[in-house]
Amino acid sequence: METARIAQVLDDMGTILEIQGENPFRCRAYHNAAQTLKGLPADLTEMIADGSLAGVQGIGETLYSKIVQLATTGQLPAYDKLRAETPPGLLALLRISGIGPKKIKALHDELKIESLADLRAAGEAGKIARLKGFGAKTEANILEGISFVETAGGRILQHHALALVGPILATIRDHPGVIRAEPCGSLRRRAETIGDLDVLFSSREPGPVLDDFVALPQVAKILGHGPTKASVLIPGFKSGQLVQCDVRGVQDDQFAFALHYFTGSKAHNIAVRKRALARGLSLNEYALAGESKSVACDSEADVFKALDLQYIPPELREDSGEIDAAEKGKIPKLVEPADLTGTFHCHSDWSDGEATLEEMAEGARALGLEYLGIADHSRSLAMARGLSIERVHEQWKAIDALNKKFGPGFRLFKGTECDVLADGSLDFPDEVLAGFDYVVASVHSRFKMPRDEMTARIVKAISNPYVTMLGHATGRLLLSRAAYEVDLDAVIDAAAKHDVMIEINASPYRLDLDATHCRRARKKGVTIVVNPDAHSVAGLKDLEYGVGVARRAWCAAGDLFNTAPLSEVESRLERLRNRARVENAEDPRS
Ligand code: DGT
Ligand code: CA
Ligand code: CA
Ligand code: ZN
Repeated sequence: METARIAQVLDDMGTILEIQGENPFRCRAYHNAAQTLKGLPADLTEMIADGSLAGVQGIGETLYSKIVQLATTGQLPAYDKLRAETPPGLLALLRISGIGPKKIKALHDELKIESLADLRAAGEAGKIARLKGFGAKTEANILEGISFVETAGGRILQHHALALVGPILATIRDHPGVIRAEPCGSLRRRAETIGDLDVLFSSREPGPVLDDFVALPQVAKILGHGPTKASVLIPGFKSGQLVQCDVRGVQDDQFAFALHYFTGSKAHNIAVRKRALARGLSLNEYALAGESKSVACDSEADVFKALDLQYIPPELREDSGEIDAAEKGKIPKLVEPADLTGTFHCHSDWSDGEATLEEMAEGARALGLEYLGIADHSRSLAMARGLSIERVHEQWKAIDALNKKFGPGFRLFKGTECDVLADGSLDFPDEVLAGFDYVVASVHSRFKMPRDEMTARIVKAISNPYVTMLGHATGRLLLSRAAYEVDLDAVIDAAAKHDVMIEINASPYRLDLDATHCRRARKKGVTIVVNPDAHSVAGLKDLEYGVGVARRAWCAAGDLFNTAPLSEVESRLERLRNRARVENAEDPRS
């Protein structure tokens, strides 16, 4: 079993024990071990083999043997027992934001709640509000949360989809009868969230490959299994969640057509088929055929070429103008992860990050970046250990010292993720803001403000000349928290007017600004910057999800700020800082 899944099992066990009212120390031990597994310095199987896992702090004797058992056999009777004792619907309650194991225990003990349906009924009857520790506001939030989870359906986040599809794809590719295999569907298009997993492969004889696929140990249920396709359910990354995976096998000369078809989107497929028809050709998942003979295509590029179209990257296949553009040869060369030269919105252990400044810098260098911006939280965000003004000054000194050590090849920038207060003012006074290399302005509080007020609040923040970029523009958490109400077009207009960048927050939990608004912002001349919002060295890798959004927004490398070389980034930030000084000098109030 993979390390990430083992960590998930331990987390689940800790959670179930919490719901059962177990000793908190015992529950924490499971969660801590799960955390530890995610950050292991080496491969888990190797660490078991060479004995070094036994010496890792935070993994006691009992947990050690459980981990070894999971890693070697993929089974753990203690886990199966715990799951059998827990009503399956109970764990689904965890998907509602604001509900944890303690609340679930109370709801179960007091109101016999065992599922989302039970919870909704109790909430609608006003029973939750009367429970000790809940109240009317919590009840309203819970009801809102249920609606959100229900509309999100069984969709999953991109990084979870990738982690699930990886081993399946590897197994299929390893099969001796397989010629080529690719993931398709929404995952290949890098959609924000994924409904189900789709995998396509080519083989002279697809049957045996599919037989091996449905026999994989992670398969929880087989929904269908034939000679050319199979659908199964596999456990997701949330307790009790099952994810569908559709696998199809075709002959290799059909592969290009099938890859195009199963990549979608459906709307794109329909538009392309219409174009084929207009040329007297018929296009389906197996062939492109004329009246007398079919057109041979080995790659998707060949399929597009046969329809007099430039190659359209999967990220653009949403029937939103890509076919017109491809006809005119106007598909841009989309930005790629390797185009990034650095990034700005990252946290260190000075606020709520896990890594030191130096570790973050080393992590960025290891990814081939030339600079890294540290933007720890500002003083109001006590929950995230926001920095006081004194701490800010200390951090600047620490960064100066590190930059001296790095020399000219790499630079840490001094930034802040400065809270936008309720009235749109910033959490630090101008004279402090003036000392940063750049300022990311973000909203972290009062999400329920009316739309007009929230829009005015953000527009006011953007009009502050010290603000360099706007952080996570909508506050959404994909599949768990809706965006706050805000007029994004007004925000985009203000950003264009004040020459403030807007970030694509690359965390797979956020991904805002979304591709649609990002494309609109680009058209209005707003500069886009891709930021991982990394809270650890590993978090820096999230940049690739942000690049996915940029690609879906039709961005070329030149449309992003953080693709410029360090010297240009330095001079541009300097110019923006000077703008603030000049504007402030002219301001009669100051
Ligand atoms: P998802 O799974 O909801 O995130 O989105 P997709 O795009 O992966 O959708 P899925 O898994 O239902 O189907 C995979 C692709 O197969 C889809 O993007 C396009 C193609 N496809 C599925 N059904 C149809 C259809 O009825 N007509 C056409 N033209 N294409 C379809
Ligand atoms: Ca799909
Ligand atoms: Ca599917
Ligand atoms: Zn933030």
